[in-house]
Parts: sequence; C-alpha cells; structure tokens
Amino acid sequence: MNTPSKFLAAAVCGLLLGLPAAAQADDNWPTTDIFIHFGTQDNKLTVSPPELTLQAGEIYRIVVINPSTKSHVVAAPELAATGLTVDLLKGTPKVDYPTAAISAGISVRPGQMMEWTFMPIQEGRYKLGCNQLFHKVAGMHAMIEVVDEVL
Ligand SMILES: [Cu+2]
Repeated sequence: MNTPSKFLAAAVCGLLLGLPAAAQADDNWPTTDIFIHFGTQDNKLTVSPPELTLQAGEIYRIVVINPSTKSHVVAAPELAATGLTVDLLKGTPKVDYPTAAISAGISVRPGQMMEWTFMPIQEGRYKLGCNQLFHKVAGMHAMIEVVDEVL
C-alpha cells in the first residue's frame, strides 16, 4: 500500500469511527498554499482568483484573506462534504468542528484571515463563496475544479 492509500485508509477508518481525520500536515505530507481574497479594498463583491484547479489527494492550505471593510462568510459545503478537512483556523484559534463550519459558512471580518487545510478527494466543480445573502446573490464566489490526474 503506498503512502497516499495508507493515509486515505486511516482517514476513512477515522471517519467511520466518528473520529476526526487523523491527518497531520507536516514535512512528511507537504501542503500547497493557496491565497484567496474575499472582497477587495474598494469592496467589490468578488473572490479572487475566480477559478482554481486542485489535484485530488493533495493537501492544500487555503488561506482566505478579507481585504475589504465588510464581513464575508466563507462557505464551500459541497467541497467540504466530498473531501477531508484537516484543520481550520480563524485568525489563530482553531475552529471546532471545522467541516461543519466550512459547510455552514465561517464569518471573516475586515482584515481578518482564515486557513482551511483540506484534501479534495472527489473530482468535480465546486463553489467556494460568500454565504452572506446579498453577496451570494451578487455572485460572490470562485469555482474550484478538482481533478484526478496521474502526475
Ligand atoms: Cu461577502
């Protein structure tokens, strides 16, 4: 069994047992950092970059920055439901029940940031967007494409 399969097997067992995924992002499991802006300094209701491609089975540290003067509610329910959330930090404190939080939406205040460490598993196109009603209606989201390519 190769390392990714072992990891996945351990994580799936953990999920079946109702335990949090026993994933640790460290030197043995490199993460790729991705920086995403929710809003702009002049308060445009955009997410930048608007399109991202992630490789299934890799771990990403998705850093969401809010440079605007409005609060935004970062949510990716379908993406969170089809992958493994390793960790979620709002500022520095850890968020309890991170998968639930990213599904329901997590409020990021002006100038604040959050970090979502996540392994996408299932191929598809997913929305990562703002759950604030008016922002949602205004189309404030990015599309995340999860691919499973042999590298
Ligand atoms: Cu918003």
